[in-house]
Amino acid sequence: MSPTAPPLSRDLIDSLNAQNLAALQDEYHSLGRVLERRGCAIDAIKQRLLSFSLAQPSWGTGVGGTRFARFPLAGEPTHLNEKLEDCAVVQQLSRITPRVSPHFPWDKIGDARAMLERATSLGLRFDAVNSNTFQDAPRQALSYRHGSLAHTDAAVRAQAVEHNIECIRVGEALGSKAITVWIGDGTNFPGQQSLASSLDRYLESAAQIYAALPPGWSMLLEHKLYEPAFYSTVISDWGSSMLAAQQLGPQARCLIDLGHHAPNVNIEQIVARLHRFGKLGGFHFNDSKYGDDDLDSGSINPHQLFLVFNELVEAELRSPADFDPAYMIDQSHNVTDPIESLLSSADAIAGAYARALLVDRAALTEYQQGNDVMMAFQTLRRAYNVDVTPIVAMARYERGGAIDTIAAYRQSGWRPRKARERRATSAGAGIV
Ligand code: PSV
Ligand code: MN
Repeated sequence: MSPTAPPLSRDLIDSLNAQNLAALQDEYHSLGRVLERRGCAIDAIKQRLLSFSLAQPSWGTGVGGTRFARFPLAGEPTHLNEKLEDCAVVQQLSRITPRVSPHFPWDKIGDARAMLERATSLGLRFDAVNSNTFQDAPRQALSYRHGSLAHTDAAVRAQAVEHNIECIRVGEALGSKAITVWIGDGTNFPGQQSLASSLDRYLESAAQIYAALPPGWSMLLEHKLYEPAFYSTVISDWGSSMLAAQQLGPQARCLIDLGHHAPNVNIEQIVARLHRFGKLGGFHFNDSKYGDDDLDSGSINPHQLFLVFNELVEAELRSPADFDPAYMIDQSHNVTDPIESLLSSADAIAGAYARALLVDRAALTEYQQGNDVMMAFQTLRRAYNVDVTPIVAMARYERGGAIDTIAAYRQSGWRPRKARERRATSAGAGIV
């Protein structure tokens, strides 16, 4: 399949890069000298960034919403074809987001082979497929009002299992290698359900999905503390998730969505724990202030993002053989242009990774061993304090992306053009 022309003009990106290149080189070399004095080669860090990538959520290209409202954006995508176009824009500018994660039945695939060809022609591949049994789809026989994989009625559970298996089959046709399963099952009232039996029912259903996994596939279990269920959730935390993954088998691992924990939970420690037991499956990156806010990655707590990557770098050093987490963005863009939020978030995530790579690991271990608390902390702080913008931008530029992604996007006039071409979306209720 021959590639179609990239969505944005190459000449525009090149001419904007030409304006920014001298300043970037100056800043990159200046930072290189700073790092050299610390015994760290800037090119080696950049090299690591060159092999780092993230998946984009198909649903993140549209404007999200809250429980109260959704405010449509003129020119936002209306179906998967258009979502792929927008993802290709993000990828053309950032060069770090080459994969797209579809969500069913939100995404209507139709002919999977044609959709795969379309993605390939745009320079994209498909990442994990996501099932949806937290909503009722139009014309669905049985309702998920009282649950799906953990429902009391075996017929509803069977329908939910069948949907997940169908997602796997479509995923195979799209070249995916994983299914992410997040369920909204849980309760709003004490006594509403047996906490023990609902987990048993979930495990039995999940085992049927697991049995349908093709070889080489992963089943990623996503836990979430609350919402839409507010008293109890069946897979509420990393402990439940890991126990379920252990019971299911080696192809099942845990996915950490950064927003799915109680406030102030030490997520970086969860990363270390899951990796220790071979169950670190992947991430949904986003940020939050209060709950599952789905805000842009690194916009509220960039330090936490750095600490998560610090554990990831440690984990990879400890056992590189079984280190293969799936990285993805999962955000709801309510008041920004989703393309700009995806660009900004990809940058924040790459920056957190770059900072974690700057940590002097040998010194850190020595300080930890000697219980030199202040110097161990300062070793992390020293890396965190570095403005890594030039490394991230240089890696992006060398991969063919834009030095200033958001400026290039704005100058391209993409959204106003799409506002003329694409049909309007409705306000409707937001997705949560
Ligand atoms: C649930 O809140 C979640 O994080 C899951 O990943 C869903 O699939 C996604 O959001 C989409 O809304
Ligand atoms: Mn998620």
